[in-house]
Formats: sequence, C-alpha cells, structure tokens
Amino acid sequence: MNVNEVLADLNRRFPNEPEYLQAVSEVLKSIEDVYNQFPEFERYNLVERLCIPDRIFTFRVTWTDDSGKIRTNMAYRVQHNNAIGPYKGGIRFHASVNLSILKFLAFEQTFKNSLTTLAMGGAKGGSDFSPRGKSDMEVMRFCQAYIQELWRHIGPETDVPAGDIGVGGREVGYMFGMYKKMAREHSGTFTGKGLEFGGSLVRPEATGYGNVYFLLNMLATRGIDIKGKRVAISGSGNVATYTADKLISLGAKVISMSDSDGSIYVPEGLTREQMDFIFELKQIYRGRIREFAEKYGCEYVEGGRPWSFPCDIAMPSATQNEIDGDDARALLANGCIAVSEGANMPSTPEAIEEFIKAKILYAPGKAANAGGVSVSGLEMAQNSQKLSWTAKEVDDYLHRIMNDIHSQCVKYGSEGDGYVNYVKGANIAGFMKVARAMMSQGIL
Ligand code: NDP
Ligand code: 2IT
Repeated sequence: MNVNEVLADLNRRFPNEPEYLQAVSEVLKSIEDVYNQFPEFERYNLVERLCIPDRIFTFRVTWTDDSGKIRTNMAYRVQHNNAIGPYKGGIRFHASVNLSILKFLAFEQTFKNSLTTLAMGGAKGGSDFSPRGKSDMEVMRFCQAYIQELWRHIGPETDVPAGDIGVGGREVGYMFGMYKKMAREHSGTFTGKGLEFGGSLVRPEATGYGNVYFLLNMLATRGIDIKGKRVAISGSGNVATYTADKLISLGAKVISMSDSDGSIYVPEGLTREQMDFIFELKQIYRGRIREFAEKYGCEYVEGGRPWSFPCDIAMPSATQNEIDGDDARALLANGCIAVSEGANMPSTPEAIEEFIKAKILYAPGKAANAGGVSVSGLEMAQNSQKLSWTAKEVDDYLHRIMNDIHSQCVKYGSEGDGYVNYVKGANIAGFMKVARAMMSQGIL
C-alpha cells in the first residue's frame, strides 16, 4: 500500500469526515512498513476493508420533552469490524456527535479491542442528543426511543454497546431496560450495567484505573516514581474522576480538572475530601466544575484547558483534539515528562509529533484507555457464565491486561535508541491481530 494514495482516496470518498480521516491517517502511517512486508495483505485489499466500516445504521429518534414538545435527534451505530469478536464499543450522547466522530471512534475501538487480548470487534454509536440540562424522564424517553430503533441490530453475540461521553450507568440502565423488553431476553447485550442486573464490579473505575496502571508501566521503564508527581487531568466525568481517585491513593498530586466550561487549578493537589466533592458534584448533582472553585476558593480559568498549568504528567480525559500543538509545547516547556490518554484521540497530530520529538513517555488512548472496554469484556464473560467475580478478581485481571498491552507496545514500538514509540507499538500490535483474523476468514 501507498499510504498517501489510500488517504487521498478516502479523502475523496469521505470529504466531510475530518476526525475519521485523522484517525485513519495516524494508524496507516504507523503500520505502513509492516503491512508492506505481507504482499497477501495487499492482494486481499485488507486496507480498505479495515478502514471502511462493515455497516452503519443512521436513524431519526423522536421523543417528547417535559413541556410536551416533540423533538428529534440524529442517531447512529457504526459496526466497524467483527473479525475477532462481536462488535463492541460505547455510545456517546453529545451535541457535537456526527458520523465523522463516530466513525473515528469505531475505527480506533477496533484496534484498541484487539490489544485487550479479549474477543471483541469494534463499534461505536451515539446521537447529537445532549443530556445536559435534561430531566431524568427526558433522558429516559430519549434512551428508550433510541433503543426502540437500535435493538434489532444488537445482541450479546452480535453487538454489545456500553457508555462513553454523556452515557453512564443511568443511560445504560434505561437502554438495557428497553432492549430487554423489545428483544424478550435478559442477556449481556450492554456492559456498564448496574450491579443488580449483570454489571461488573470495577467497570465504572476501569478506564481511569487502567490508565494509571498503564502510566505506572511507562514510568517504570525510566525508574520514575509516581509519588509526589503533579498531574493535570482534563474532564471531570467517569474517566477523569477515577483517574484522579487512583492517583491520589498512590500519592500523586492532581493539580487540575475541568469541564467544557473551564478548568480548576489546585497547585498543592486535590485532597481526598475535595475529590469526593467533585465526584458528587459531577456524577450525582451534574453540576459545573466552577462550583468547586467557588467552594474552595481556588483558581478557575473560564473556557480554559489545564495544559498551561505546570505539571509533570498530563492525562487528557475529556474529548478528541483537546491538546493542540501549542498546548503540547506549553506542557513540554513546563517540564511535562509523560502524557497518558484517557480520552480517545485527545492529541492532534501536531501535538503527538511534539511529544514524540521530545521523546517523552506518550501513550495513545487506544493503549492507555483500553481498561474500560477490557472490563466490559470481563462483564461479557461473567454474563455468559451467569456469575459475578469479586472486585479483586476483576481488578487483578485489569492489571494483567494493562501490563500486557504495555508489553505489546514495547515489543512493536521500541526504536533503535531504546525509545518506545507507543503510537507505533499500539497500532502495529492492534493491527496484526485483526489482520490475521481477517485473512483467515476469507473475503467478506
Ligand atoms: P463523561 O461524559 O463522563 O465525561 C466527559 C467529561 O469531558 C466531562 O467533564 C465533560 O464536560 C468533558 N467534555 C466532554 N466533551 C467536551 C468537549 N467537547 N470539550 C470540553 N470538555 C468536554 O465521559 P467519559 O469520562 O466516559 O469519557 C471521556 C473520554 O474518555 C472520551 O473521550 C471517551 O471517548 C473516553 N473513554 C471513555 C471510556 C469509558 O469507559 N467511559 C473508555 C475509554 C475512553 P461537561 O461536564 O461540561 O460535559
Ligand atoms: O472508548 C471506549 O473504549 C469506551 N467508551 C468503552 C467501550 C466499552 O464497550 O466498554
């Protein structure tokens, strides 16, 4: 394959999908050499079959708001690839959702899921419905309407959705309820379910904890201790909160968190009590991070991201393209030694280039945030067994998976001078497994 030709062709066919093209470009550039060592890949046109999703469902969702007004949203499910297992990936509810974003997420998910060592293909779904400011009943009616359309395309061995931005335990519960009713089955069709009806212990914590386990592996390659390190985290949702929780228990200083309105700066590091406040504020009351600054009198930067605050480690955990070239240069100028991505594709290509040029520890989301979908895979395993494992069993398994992903990155990403290019490592390791599975299964 000639990457430039493939990208030009995809650009021509999908000109209005910048996030999708960005994600594809990153992966293809890092696998090009390996791909070209296997002429049979080219003969089987693996590259197009890997880049273009198997199928996409697009539909209108109609629901009624609390004032009785009838409202519509666009909704989707992108089933990208099921070579190594059933389609698997989260659902995002956010005003910005469009096909480009969901196609990039489903593409990334395919390689991430391959890295987890578990049997899961890649998918993503969602809607431009924004849960912000909606009542519980509005969210429930929306979730039910979304699943009334989607239920016939998903199932425990077909496609297993979960959470993502704007979709947590509440939304998964409502969607699972409607799925169960429509499909007349109580199965593991969703992950991230409540513990009472098939959810796994440690699933809420898994992405954040997993990212910290990955970070510890990276730091260990340079003999660096996490204790006392200043960590800037963006976001204050599921991933950000449990990242902070684990870091604080390990003695690191969480100096910043944020939401889509602004960032807080706490140079001495959040205390456990302050962390609990943020958890309640964001997860239970669905408030704004500004309210933390008002209560504790700390610095608050309206509209700002946390990358200009001095830190040793950055863990972007909000959304795509939230660290641009300037942010990356600001982080490096302030002495940042590691970036471990909780979010999917939070760094722009320019930012990634800066990190790799500076040879800092840099883990792309598909490796560092794979803990969430990994425990989703463990939830599927428990549902199949009709058993629940203990928190320790799940956490130990998560640890093993994150260590294993780190080893795969080192194996495929080590360069001549000993620098580990985790982008290359994760992309090649993830790709090779999907490629071998596709080759074995014939032309589909
Ligand atoms: P949540 O909805 O729980 O939290 C998202 C957080 O990011 C909120 O603080 C939100 O702010 C902020 N945010 C969202 N969109 C934007 C935006 N456009 N600009 C600035 N801030 C924004 O989502 P998650 O924590 O689940 O997801 C965060 C990231 O992690 C996403 O990239 C997701 O794809 C990724 N991820 C999630 C996994 C999971 O298991 N949940 C697994 C792997 C990756 P506000 O409160 O203002 O909306
Ligand atoms: O991006 C992700 O890996 C997720 N949102 C979690 C997907 C899942 O199926 O648990």
